[in-house]
Amino acid sequence: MSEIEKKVNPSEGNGNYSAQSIQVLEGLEAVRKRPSMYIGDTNEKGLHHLVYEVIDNSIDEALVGYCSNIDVVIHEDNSVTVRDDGRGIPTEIHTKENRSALEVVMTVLHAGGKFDKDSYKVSGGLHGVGVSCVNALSSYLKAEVHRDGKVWVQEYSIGKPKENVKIVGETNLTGTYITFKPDATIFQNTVYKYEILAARLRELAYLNAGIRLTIIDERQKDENGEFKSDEFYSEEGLKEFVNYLDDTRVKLTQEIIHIVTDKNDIPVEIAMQYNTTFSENIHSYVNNINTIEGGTHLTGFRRGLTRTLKNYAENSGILSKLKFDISGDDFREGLTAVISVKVAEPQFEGQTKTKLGNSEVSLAVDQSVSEALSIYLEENPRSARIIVNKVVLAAQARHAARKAREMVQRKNALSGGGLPGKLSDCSEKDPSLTEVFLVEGDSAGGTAKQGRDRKFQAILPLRGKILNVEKAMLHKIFENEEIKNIFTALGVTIGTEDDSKALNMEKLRYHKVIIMTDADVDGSHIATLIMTFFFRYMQDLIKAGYLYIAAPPLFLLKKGKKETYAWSEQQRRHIIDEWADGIESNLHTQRYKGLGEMNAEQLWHTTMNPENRTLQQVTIENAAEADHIFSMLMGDDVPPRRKFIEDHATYANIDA
Ligand code: 0RA
Repeated sequence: MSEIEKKVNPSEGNGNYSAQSIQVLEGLEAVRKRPSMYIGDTNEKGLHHLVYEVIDNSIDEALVGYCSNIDVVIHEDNSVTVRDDGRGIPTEIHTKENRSALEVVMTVLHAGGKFDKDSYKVSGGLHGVGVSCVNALSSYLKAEVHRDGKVWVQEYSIGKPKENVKIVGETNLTGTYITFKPDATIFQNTVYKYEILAARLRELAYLNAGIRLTIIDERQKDENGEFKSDEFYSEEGLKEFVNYLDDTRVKLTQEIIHIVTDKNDIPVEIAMQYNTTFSENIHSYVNNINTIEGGTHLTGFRRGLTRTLKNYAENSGILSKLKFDISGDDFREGLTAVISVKVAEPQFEGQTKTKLGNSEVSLAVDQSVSEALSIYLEENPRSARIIVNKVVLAAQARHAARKAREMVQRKNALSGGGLPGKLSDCSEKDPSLTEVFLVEGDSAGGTAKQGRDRKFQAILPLRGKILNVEKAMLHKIFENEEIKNIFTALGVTIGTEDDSKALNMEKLRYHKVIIMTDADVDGSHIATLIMTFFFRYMQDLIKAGYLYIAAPPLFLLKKGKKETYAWSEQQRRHIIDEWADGIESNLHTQRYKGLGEMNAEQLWHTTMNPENRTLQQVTIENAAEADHIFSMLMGDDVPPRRKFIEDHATYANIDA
């Protein structure tokens, strides 16, 4: 042991197991035993969560003003380095623990912010478990700290230090570099997706104006021979976020309303703008976490918005023409907004722990919105009038939609309230056991009907392209035949007296809704249209994890009597290699262009049978990004549409 090592860590000799270090081992052992309790899951989501967890520490350092650059580097072996130019994790001896503070941070659960009481720790991943968790779940981790003129290093294996913290060199910089390799015995798949990490960095840049976030992928090179990389930096924060979200939408007013305040010690930032679409796109964050389930900050925003606009509209006399009441969601039609609050001790509730519970936040946001919005309306009378007119139109459309909906429901009741004629239902009635395939085209629908297991699988053929709901008004949607069929078949209803878009899933008839389309460009377009429809009108169904995409094979490979399927070009080549006795010529490949090219038995075997099939679960991981993509996808460009399906359908072999 060198002199320096002794100085850094005098207490710990080899094999000297103090009671404390045994406790530490137990702590990290618990993480390895039940990783999902700490990082959500051990699939793609959990894998990427490791990176977020490390970045969050650097963001915290930036939020207290000591760090302005954060780089994320994906290395060739899928290990990742997160480096920042902050003060560096303290390396002096932690008096209570009697070892380097760095070691404590890296090996003790929840030790993250212990050393700096003044630090206002606001970020923190969904689970906020700290970097020691990442350490426990990494086969290898290296922490390198530039601080006090020295470079300090410690390496770990599954969370255990290999050696004491040591000085390896001198430096005139400060910062923390964490490199880790996720443990392949914990994670099913250890390949990082550039797009997923880049999307999170983009989001973090908008949420934290002034921090430069860079991603570098050493696995991929661009045309110039440089590593693939992107840099995200936002000067104006959420204002630019809203601009990005709406870059393909037509704006209703010129200005983005941008509010940055501190209310009762709660930092509140909001940006909002109306556009000419009919959808509501409000994204809310607490401590940089996307609160998909909303909560008190969102309630406060809605209340403040509705009250302020309604007051203005009443005072200006615009409402007098209206023969019925305006409801809350009329004020949000065509509104894109991002709300970000920082809460010192957030309480997260709800199914996925993404719903803010702190009651004090509601009033803080409510007041922030109403104060700033009142001023905006006074100062911008033209825009104010445009917005209020839009609200009135929304109220009229909602009225028309209700009539259309009631008409549909009445017709349904007259015809016995039955299921759509095109639905081939299953015999099982327990929704947790049943699934429905939404199949492109009547002919593929017919094949699916023959191939299915009628006990638990229902088939609903959809004719051609369903309505592009992104561009349609609400009442048109309720009048669309295919969409009506989906609602009736699923047994869900939409719209109540006071919320025209509320989804009632109590009578949902299937817990798996599976979109099955051709594996070609048209097919993916149709799948996207159907997903957009669910995203806009049945988001709760996606959040509940009920929406899936079927994956029909791309190839049938035949050789003599041998027959097998391939789902990708790579897999096809792999099989050919395996079968190869050198000659590819007696090998027959059939490229499936559509579901129609398979017979019923083949379709069952490859795509419908839970024993063999692969279903992709549709998730709304990053609703803001999804929203941006959906609005962009509805243009005429095909490639981004394809990409969406690849990026947003999480690979999940849920039947395995
Ligand atoms: C606690 C105290 C101090 C810095 C940090 C934590 C810190 C942690 C991380 C994790 C990644 N990057 C980081 N940068 C800083 C500083 C205490 C001081 O210097 O007075």
